[in-house]
Amino acid sequence: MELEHLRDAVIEGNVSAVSEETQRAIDAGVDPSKILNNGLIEAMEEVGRRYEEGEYFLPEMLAAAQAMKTSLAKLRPLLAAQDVKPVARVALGTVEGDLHDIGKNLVGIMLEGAGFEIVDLGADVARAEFVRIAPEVDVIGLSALTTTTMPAMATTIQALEEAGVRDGVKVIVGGAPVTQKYADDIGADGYSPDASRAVRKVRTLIGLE
Ligand code: B1M
Repeated sequence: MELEHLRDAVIEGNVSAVSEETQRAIDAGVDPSKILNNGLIEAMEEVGRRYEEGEYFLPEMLAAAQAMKTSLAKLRPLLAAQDVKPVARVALGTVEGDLHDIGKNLVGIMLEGAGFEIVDLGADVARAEFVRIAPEVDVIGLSALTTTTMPAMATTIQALEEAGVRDGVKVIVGGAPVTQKYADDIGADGYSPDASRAVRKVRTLIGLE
C-alpha cells in the first residue's frame, strides 16, 4: 500500500487525515515499522527541510508534529508488540529553574519522528535527575530559554562529570539564548539552533551521519 497520502497529511498537519490514513494502512496490513519509516519519518524529514529553507514556519511545524503524534499513538502499541528497536535513547529536559518547555517538546517530537526513543524529563529538571538517567541513555538534551537559567547547563554537565557518567553520553544543548560558542565553552558535545537541526546533530553525535 502506498503511504503517500499519509506523508502528505503529516506534511500538511492534517490531524484527521493522518488518523484516517494511519488506520487505513494498519487495516491493510502494512507493517507498522514501514508506516513509521516510510510514512512518518520521511514526512517529518520533509517538514524539517521546509523549515530550514524558510518555506515553513513554527505554526506549520507544530501542526505537523501534532499530526505525527496522532499517528504515533496508534502505532506505538503495534511497534512495541513487534519489538522494533529505537535508533537510540535520548533524555530531554529543560534545565533547573526554567519552566519553558515548548521548544524542548518540539525537539522531542522531531526526534521521535526520526525514530529515537525519548525520555522526557520535563521542565525545571534538577541536575541530579540528569545524572540519574545518564547511564540509561545515549544522549542527553538540555534546553534553556532564559539567560538566567543557561548557567544550569554548565552545572549539569559538571554534575555529570563529578558523578563519573559524562563519558557514557553525548550532551546536546539548545534554546533561544544558547549559541555554539556557549556550547563549546561549557563542554557540550553539540548545539542546535532549532528542532529540525537537532535531529541531524544527534544523528551525527552518535555516528549515524
Ligand atoms: Co518566558 N521568557 N518567561 N514564558 N517566554 C522568554 C524566553 C523571553 C525571551 C521573553 C522576553 O522577555 N522577551 C524572556 C527571557 C529573557 C532572557 O532571559 N533574555 C522570558 C522571561 C523573562 C520569562 C519569565 C522570567 C517572565 C517572568 O515571570 N517575569 C518567566 C520565567 C519562568 C521560568 O522559566 N522560571 C517566563 C515564563 C513564561 C511562560 C510560563 C509564561 C511561558 C512558557 C510556557 C511553556 O513553555 N510551557 C513563556 C513563553 C511562552 C515565552 C516566549 C514568549 C516564547 C517561548 C517559546 O515557547 N518559543 C519567549 C519569548 C519569545 O521567544 N518570543 C519567552 C517557541 C519555541 C518553539 O521556541 O523555545 O526557542 P524555543 O525553541 C526552539 C529553539 O530555541 C530550539 O528548538 C526549538 C524549536 O525550533 N531549542 C532547542 C529549544 N530547546 C532546544 C534543545 C536542543 C536543541 C534545540 O537540544 C537539546
